[in-house]
Amino acid sequence: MATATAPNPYKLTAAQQKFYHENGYLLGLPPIYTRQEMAQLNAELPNLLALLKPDETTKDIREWHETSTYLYDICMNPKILDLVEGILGPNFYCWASNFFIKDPRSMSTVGWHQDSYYWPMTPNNSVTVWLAFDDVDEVNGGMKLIPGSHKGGIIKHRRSTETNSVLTLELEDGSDFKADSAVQFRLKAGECSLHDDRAIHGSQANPSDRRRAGLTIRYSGTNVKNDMAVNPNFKIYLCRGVDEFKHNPYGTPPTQRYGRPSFKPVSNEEAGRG
Ligand SMILES: O=C(O)CCC(=O)C(=O)O
Repeated sequence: MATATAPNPYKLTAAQQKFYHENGYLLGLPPIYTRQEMAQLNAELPNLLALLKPDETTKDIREWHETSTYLYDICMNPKILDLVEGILGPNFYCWASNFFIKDPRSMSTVGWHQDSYYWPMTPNNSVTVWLAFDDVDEVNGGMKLIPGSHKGGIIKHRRSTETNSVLTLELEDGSDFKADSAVQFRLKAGECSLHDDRAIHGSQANPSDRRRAGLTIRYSGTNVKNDMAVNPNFKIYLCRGVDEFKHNPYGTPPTQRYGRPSFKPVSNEEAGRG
């Protein structure tokens, strides 16, 4: 007699896919890491932080999945890849990872923006996984997103007037959206959200005494091509399927647990990165 196998909870249902395509985000997903696994990942984090140069901040831990198996293994976690496959389909790659860490009582904010405004990539077919390293909510500056805003086209961004903003560009409330329609993201450590590269999102300061750390991981369909003249360090790691397009250069998987890329980091605008 055939034994029934339990359904894979990371394989998105048709209802979840529909919600994502209508709203530009997805929450309520099963945890990627247990609390114990998350505690282990958090315990290892200081080894990465120790590689930062004196004039750098945690924001500069960008693309270190190329040189740290600690991060590469997270980016290639099959549970995360199953979720992403439910959005992008069978053929996709990973190309970016970076931390957004707000320490307790940090005034750091992330102005309203659309990721794709920063990225020299066409067409728009990218998903961000925001993996919570801490419990994250409205009290410690969790992310907010305007549902359906991914359908409104790319809105012109202005230079940020907010001195504590992590990003250099932002959207003005009222330009083409209402900030009060935003959904507050709440995640437990080890859980993740998904969002579309055109969805308007941002986050406020963290006045609480709890840290708010998340790792963003960016995935794109193999049809997406990066403009190497704008972001010359761009490298892809095929996660699933086949690369029928061969638009982009490949990176080599790392071999050491903690390491930083040797290329000289360029500014957000130079790299076309948010
Ligand atoms: O962590 C945040 O507050 C913002 C993250 C973000 O802008 C992104 O994931 O694109």
